[in-house]
Amino acid sequence: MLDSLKSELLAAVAAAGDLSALDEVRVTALGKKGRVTGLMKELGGLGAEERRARGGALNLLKDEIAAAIETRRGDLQALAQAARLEAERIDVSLPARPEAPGRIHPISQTVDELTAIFAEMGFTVAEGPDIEDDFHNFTALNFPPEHPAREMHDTFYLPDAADGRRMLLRTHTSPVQIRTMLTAKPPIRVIIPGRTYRSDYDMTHTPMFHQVEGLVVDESTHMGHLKGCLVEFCRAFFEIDDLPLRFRPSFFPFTEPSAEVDIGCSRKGGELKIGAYGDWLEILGCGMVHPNVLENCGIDSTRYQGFAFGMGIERIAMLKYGIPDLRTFFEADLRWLKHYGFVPLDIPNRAWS
Ligand code: 2U9
Repeated sequence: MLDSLKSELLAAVAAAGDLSALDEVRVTALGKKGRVTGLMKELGGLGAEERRARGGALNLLKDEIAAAIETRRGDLQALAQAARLEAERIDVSLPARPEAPGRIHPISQTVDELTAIFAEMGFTVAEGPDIEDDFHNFTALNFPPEHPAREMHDTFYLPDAADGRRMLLRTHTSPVQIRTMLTAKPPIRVIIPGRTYRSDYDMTHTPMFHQVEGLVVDESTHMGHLKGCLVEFCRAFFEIDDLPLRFRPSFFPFTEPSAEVDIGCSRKGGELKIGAYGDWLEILGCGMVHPNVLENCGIDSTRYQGFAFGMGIERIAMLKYGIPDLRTFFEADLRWLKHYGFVPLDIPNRAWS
């Protein structure tokens, strides 16, 4: 009799199609007024011997049914989860709809493009904090204590850190190279695109702007590598194979020797055009990393040499995409973004072949 009850209840458990049906089976079998519970209540009317035998069998039955219910509950939960996942499935690989109003900001597009070019040359991308201390932003970079760039009216200073460090918004991405050199061992090949801050606002300056800087450190790195790297980059970025470059001597505290780089252009008819037209346009700064800077980062300057470069991202974006006014980059004007922005998932140009 118990055997047929057991098969009946196990069949009901197996037939329960969802969690509430399963709970009904549980109540019918094991609830206060359930069938197994009912049989247990009848035990009191039996003799001692019979009660022990039947009680044991009923306990066994109860445990088996309870276990079957738990197993079925697990199965039903897994099925419900799978059904929900299937119902809520989204295909994240679907292409964005080009008719949608969202656009990639020219700064993001330009960062994607230049990253792709430097990545092909073996550079990786490094990042660091916007809030820096005086050591990483100035001292380690060989800025003398009284250098004008440290002045209150050029740099956004923040309250001192608890340990007394002078805090500021980084004025260039160079502190990230310092952090890289302090932690990584040469050979080093990184670019650092990122936000930078200077207290300046006019036609050609905004208090927040973007830079990309690069750093290469190895045992035999020399100025020829610097030149080759920047020539390749500029030609790939502007997509002009014969773009001329001119290196003019300059000065930065963190590089020696230092140079500013001009690219060929034309200003005929008041219109600026990039290319081999005989005129020159300044585009970036560069140099061999100053031995003091290497030593400040624990790198033996008698064994290692490095080159570094830096350029303004807004500036190269304006030149490449003919954007006339720097300040419009940060006005969040949707009509401007629709005009100068890029459609999502457009492949960043890859001018290398
Ligand atoms: C370390 C060592 C050397 C980065 C360099 C320049 C020259 C440069 C300007 C271009 C326009 C800044 O965006 S801008 O205003 N940058 O001319 N930057 S060399 O040199 C470094 C950096 C880090 C450790």
